[in-house]
Amino acid sequence: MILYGYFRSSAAWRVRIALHLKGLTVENRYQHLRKGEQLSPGYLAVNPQGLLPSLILDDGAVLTQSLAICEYLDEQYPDPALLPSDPVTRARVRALAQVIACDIHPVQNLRVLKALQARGQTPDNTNGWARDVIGGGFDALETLVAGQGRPYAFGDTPTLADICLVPQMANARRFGVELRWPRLAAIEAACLALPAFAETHPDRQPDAE
Ligand SMILES: N[C@@H](CCC(=O)N[C@@H](CS)C(=O)NCC(=O)O)C(=O)O
Repeated sequence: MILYGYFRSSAAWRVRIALHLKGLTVENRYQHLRKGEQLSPGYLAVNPQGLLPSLILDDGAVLTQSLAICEYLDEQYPDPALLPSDPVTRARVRALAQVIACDIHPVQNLRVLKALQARGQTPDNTNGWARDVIGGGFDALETLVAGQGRPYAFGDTPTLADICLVPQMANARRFGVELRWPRLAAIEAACLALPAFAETHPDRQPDAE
């Protein structure tokens, strides 16, 4: 398989974690987001959204959207499971992942901030907005994970919730969010003690700057 990513892409990091947890290795190809390589004709032919990540399967099929990719990997390579077997807990794990992937991350995405800046907002304004959205989302997440289990967000194995949370914590730091959520911090620490999270960290990627 081929993974199109970028060291700092939190959506690509989700997929790197899932691949590592599953013991899968892939060929990595990098698109430099700050240089706009995701919008090159070559990459748009892979992913018409011009977003990372994309995963090319061995038969050439292209998968996009990090949560869809993670769920595909979970279905094809079920061990270890990224989603709990109990339907209620599974729905909660997906909800937590979607708070991040649907409600927090899109607001602080590079192209959204650039579009706002192109319409006259200063980087200070857009970064402040991103911080507010991340902070509000994390307030909700801290409550959503309360009492759900330990050491990971939903118990003793990492799930899709952790896979989304840890990269979003890194984004929060990058935007200068003051991290004030003890349970989220504890989950992050537990995750980063695992090779699947630590070795896939942006700073440890070959394209890291
Ligand atoms: N919902 C998408 C989000 C993908 C996404 O926004 N990727 C970012 C990097 S984390 C990107 O490629 N940004 C490029 C841009 O904004 O132009 C997913 O989960 O895969």
